[in-house]
Amino acid sequence: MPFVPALVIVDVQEDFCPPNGSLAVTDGRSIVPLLNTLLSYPFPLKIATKDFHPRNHISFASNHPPPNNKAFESVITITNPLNPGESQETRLWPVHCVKDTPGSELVPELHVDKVHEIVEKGMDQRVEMYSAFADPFKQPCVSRSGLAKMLHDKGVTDVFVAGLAADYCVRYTALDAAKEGFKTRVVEEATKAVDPASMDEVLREYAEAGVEVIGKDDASIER
Ligand code: VGL
Ligand code: ZN
Repeated sequence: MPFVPALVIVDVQEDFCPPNGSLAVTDGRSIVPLLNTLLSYPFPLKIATKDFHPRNHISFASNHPPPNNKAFESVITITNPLNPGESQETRLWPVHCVKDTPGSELVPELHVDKVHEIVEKGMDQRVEMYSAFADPFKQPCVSRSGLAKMLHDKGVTDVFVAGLAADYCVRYTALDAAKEGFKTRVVEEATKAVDPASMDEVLREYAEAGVEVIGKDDASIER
């Protein structure tokens, strides 16, 4: 059996990190040394993703009229722009990771020189896109990042996921990686959650999907 592992570091951007991020995840910056250790391993493909929104993005609470304009609290229904029969509930956020702003930059401590490809996502104003693969709509989906093709073209068999946030973009990226057929592992210590209390549910979803949760010492790919 071939073993071609890829490392996918999700959304380690200024806006998701203290002290100044507009959607700072508690202790988000603290995972960077461990991410740099992962980046020092000889993964044949190392990818960093960026949440990369237009200013009018549907996920920004301030782009909605009251009472649906409360960041972290408001939940709205988004209809698939390609299929009015399909819709999704989605949480609204402060303005974050607007493309080409300082908040959208990968944090400077991250060893980006070790990264082979940067994948941007969330550029389509009309849909939320937590997964680094595609938006959540299925019939059909609206926006794809090209990540699946990038992994398949390189012959990747196994995907290791880490980054921010554990309960949003890491979660949906890992679940989509498993759906794409990759043996998927999440390096839990190399993630932080927006709502740590939601992690029990995330772990249940991982178990159901066959996503393995591993410790940092099991992420060394030399074998
Ligand atoms: C994320 C909320 C909104 C994430 C992105 O990267 O986890 N969370 N946009
Ligand atoms: Zn976002």
